[in-house]
Amino acid sequence: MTALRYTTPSQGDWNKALPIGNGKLGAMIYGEGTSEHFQLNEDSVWFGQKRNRNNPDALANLDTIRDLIFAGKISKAEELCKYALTGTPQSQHTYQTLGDVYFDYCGKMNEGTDFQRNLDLSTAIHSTEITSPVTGICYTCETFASIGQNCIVAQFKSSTANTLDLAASLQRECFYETTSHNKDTLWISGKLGGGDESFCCGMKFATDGSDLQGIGEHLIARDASYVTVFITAATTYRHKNPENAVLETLERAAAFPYKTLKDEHIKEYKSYFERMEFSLDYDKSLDLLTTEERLTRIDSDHPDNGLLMTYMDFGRYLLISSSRGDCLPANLQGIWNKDMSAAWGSKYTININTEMNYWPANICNLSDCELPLFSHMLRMLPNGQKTAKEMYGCHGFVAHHNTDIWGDTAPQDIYIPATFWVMGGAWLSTHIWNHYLYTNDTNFLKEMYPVLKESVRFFMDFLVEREEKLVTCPSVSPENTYIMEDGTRGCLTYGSTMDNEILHELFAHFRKTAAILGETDTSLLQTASDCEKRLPDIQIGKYGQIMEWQKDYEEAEPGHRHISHLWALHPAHQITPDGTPELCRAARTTLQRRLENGGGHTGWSRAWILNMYARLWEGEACYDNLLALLKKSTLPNLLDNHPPFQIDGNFGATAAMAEMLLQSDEQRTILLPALPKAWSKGEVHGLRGVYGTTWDLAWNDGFLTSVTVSGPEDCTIPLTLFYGNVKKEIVLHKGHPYHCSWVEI
Ligand code: FUC
Repeated sequence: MTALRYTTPSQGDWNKALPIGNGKLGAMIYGEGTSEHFQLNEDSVWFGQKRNRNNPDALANLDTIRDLIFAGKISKAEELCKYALTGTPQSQHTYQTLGDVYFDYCGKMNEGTDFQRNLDLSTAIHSTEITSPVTGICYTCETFASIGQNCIVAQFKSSTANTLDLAASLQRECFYETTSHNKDTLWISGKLGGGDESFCCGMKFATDGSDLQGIGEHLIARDASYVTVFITAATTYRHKNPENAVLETLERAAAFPYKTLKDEHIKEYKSYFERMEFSLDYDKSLDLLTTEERLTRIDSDHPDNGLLMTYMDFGRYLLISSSRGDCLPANLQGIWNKDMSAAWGSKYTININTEMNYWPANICNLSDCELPLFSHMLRMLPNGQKTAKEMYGCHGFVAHHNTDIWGDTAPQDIYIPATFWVMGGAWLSTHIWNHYLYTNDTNFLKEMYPVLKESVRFFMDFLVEREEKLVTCPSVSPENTYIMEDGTRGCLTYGSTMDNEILHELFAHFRKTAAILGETDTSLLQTASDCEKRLPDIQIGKYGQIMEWQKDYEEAEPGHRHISHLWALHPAHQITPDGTPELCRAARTTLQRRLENGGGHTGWSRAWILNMYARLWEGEACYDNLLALLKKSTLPNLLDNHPPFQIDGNFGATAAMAEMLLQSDEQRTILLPALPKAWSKGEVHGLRGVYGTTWDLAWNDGFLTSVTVSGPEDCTIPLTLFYGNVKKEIVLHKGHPYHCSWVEI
């Protein structure tokens, strides 16, 4: 069922409210029945303003820090890093909730029966319905986030003419300065932090009722059959005068009939959502249960493929709703943060979380939803060039483990396991080549080339020689701690395995991109190629595991949520079952050790494990971890629970479910690589593979029954397919899809 369905109100519990969004505007709809509450977000509502936080004392202390690390004086190095390498000020600014709209029926609706609320994922429309036991009148509310009008649009209706009274107020705790209204529009405005940044949020009523009024902080409509509510917001991030922008947007939207706006919204949303479809055989009688009942019920003895299908649709829905058009990238809470001071500032954590948000984009045929991330990388570029120069005396572009709306690149917090890590920009940069691989878009590659090139240039300067290899220093393996032979603990290190894996990928991407774009700087190409050859390789340690650091230290937390050293397995394709079986065994051991020691305890960590098992082609382990994610780390509204809510787990798991069905890299495409027994019959349409290919697969009794692949109109593509042990070479001729049944394969 492509919907989330509930028969009880959320009763003020955010974890039961349901999200809608158009990329810029987001709302959690509480679905309260006898009243209503929307909790609002706008993507540019951040506290504060752009700053230069590069520590001016970094460069003077860098050599000393490196000497201390190489001499094994880790605690001394860590102490000096605390002073010399942290950002000044220490932390980035934070994302904030926009506010709340509270609705009530002015005493006409105090109790109700036959309550229902639904989020239809096929149309991105939320609806509630409730009947008054006293009057028998049915009240409904339909809500959606229109991208065309940049408004949240809600239509409240009653089944009997002239019986709807509706009052609404806009609030933002104590964080706004003015409330204004006229007859049909109410707006609040205020500062965002101590600088000049400010916001405005407004709503407008359109109704067939009488007596529409603004009174104090409320808009009130009486004796109506319907009230259509338009809500929007703007900040100085995009608008000189947010108040004008809000009032103009509301005016423009309210000029259209509700039905026109709704039809436009559905058409626009479907142009994303309908690109892919996934279905499995399941017990249809379960559709009578609510989503929450199904979530409580599902386990290995109570399978529910219907819920898994909804969960995957929901992941695609969330990406479309939080990252489309010219919005900012989806942050830790996507675009659904309820706090003024949110967990981790609801920022962009780029040592896993932001990257995970975008894992489903390419494979789920939503590559364009990744574009806000690339626009953000272009914003980060000049800041990262400054950070590279001022803090490390290097050319190029660097970013640490967090960024903010202004593309800040300096170190974040004083948290040694995470802060002193220069790889955030490099990891993000690897998304460039991957996006190109899936889209064949050379213009995109050209536009993003400066980020890739500058990222490589940074490491050409920053890497230092150690035992004939080139290593990062200082660095960490996010966010783990090691134990040295004498029992002392450390985080700071050189050449952590993850860094080397990212750099192998980055340099290779640069080499391939430079060749395509005809880079003429031969000395740059030569130096990059020399660096690439001197990066350390992956090593296997005493437990048969992939070593996380250059030395085979004990891990302080063997069940740590980060599994950074398996980056080569996923998201990269450096470790593969057919290409590197020995490393694959070690990767499996590493995962087992993490899980045996309590790993996977945050939603995103479990989702990464799921992706890694998909790459190991272990369908049953994928299925078990997917159930564990739903049982242990999923809220009643199907949002991922770190805890608290963090959206990366939804996106990571969506990507993993797709990768259980199809995996492709530059060498080959694998069909149904990790199909669990529980998914023995199903179909998927519209999955994306590399070189812009689109795949339809069907299977029955656990065996592939048909495959259809089409490529872009303008090129001929040779492909190597694998299904189990069977290998097949095919060529996609311009615009002609390839189709075959399993017998032919
Ligand atoms: C990293 C993770 C945490 C959390 C935070 C936002 O620091 O280690 O678990 O996801 O980012």
